[in-house]
Amino acid sequence: MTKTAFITGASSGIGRATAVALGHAGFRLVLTGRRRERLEELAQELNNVPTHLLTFDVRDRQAVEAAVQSLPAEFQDIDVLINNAGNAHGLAPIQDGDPQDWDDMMDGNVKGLLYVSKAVLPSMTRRNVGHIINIGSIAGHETYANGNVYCASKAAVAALTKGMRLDLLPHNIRVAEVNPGAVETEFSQVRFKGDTARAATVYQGFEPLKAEDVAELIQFMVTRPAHVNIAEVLILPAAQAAATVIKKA
Ligand code: NDP
Ligand code: 8X3
Repeated sequence: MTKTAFITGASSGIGRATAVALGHAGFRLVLTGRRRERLEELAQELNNVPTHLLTFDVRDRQAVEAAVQSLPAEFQDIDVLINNAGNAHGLAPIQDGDPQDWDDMMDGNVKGLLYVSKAVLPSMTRRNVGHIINIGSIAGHETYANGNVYCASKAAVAALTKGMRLDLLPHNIRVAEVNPGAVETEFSQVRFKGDTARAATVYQGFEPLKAEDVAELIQFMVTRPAHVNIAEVLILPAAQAAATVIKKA
C-alpha cells in the first residue's frame, strides 16, 4: 500500500533531496515550505509522484494547523513525518547576538517542529502507526563557539526526539533523529543573510556532504521493517571529525 510522507522544508537542501528520494521510492508526498514556486517546481520534477503542496511558515501555529486541516482525503493518513524545516540565523558571540535571530531559530527549529508534530500526530495516533524523523544536527550534541542559540535549538530537538519516542511508544510510532555535520545547501547563505561569498568559504577545502547523502540515509531509515527503528544517526563528511574540526586542504 502506498505510504504518505509529510516533509517540511522541501523547497531546498535536505528536505528537497528527501522528497526526491522518497518520491522515487514510491511514497505519496506532502511537501511544505514558504516558497511556493520552489515547491511547484519540485512537484513538476516529480511528475509521476502524487504530491500535495502546503505553503506555510512553521512559526505560525494557526497556519500550520489550517494547512494540515486542509489536506485532501488521500493525503490525510500520514505515515512518515520528516521534521526538517529549520535554519541557523547568524553566528555571533552571545553578547553580540541579535534577538530577532534568536526568535527565528527557537520559533522555527523548536516550536515549529512542535506545531507541525502536534498537527500531524492525530493521523498517526488514531491508526497506531507512524514514523517521525527529526533533523537535528551535530550542533545539538556539541556546542561550538558563536553557535550558542542554534546549538541550543538543536539540543532541544535532541531532547524532544527522546521525549516523543517515549510518549509515542504506546502508539507504535517510531521516532528518530538524524544529525548531519556539514552539508552544502542554502544553510550557510541563510545563516550569513545572503552573503554567498562567506557562505561558500564554509565548504571550501574539503568535500562536504550533499543533501542527497542525507536523503539516502533517511530513505533507508523509513523503509526498514516495522520492528526496526534506527533511532539516532550522526552523519558526517569523511573530512569532519567534530563540529569545528574539519580537515581542509
Ligand atoms: P536549506 O536552507 O537549504 O533549507 C531549509 C529549509 O527549511 C527550506 O526548505 C526552508 O523553506 C525551510 N524553512 C526554514 N525556515 C522555515 C520556516 N520558518 N517555515 C517553513 N519552512 C522553513 O538548509 P538545509 O537543507 O541544510 O536545512 C535543513 C535542516 O537541516 C535544518 O533543520 C538544518 O538546521 C539542518 N541541518 C543542516 C546542516 C547543514 O550543514 N546544511 C547540518 C545539520 C543540520 P522556505 O525558505 O521555502 O520556507
Ligand atoms: C549545521 C551544522 O556545524 O554548521 O547544523 O552547526 S553546523
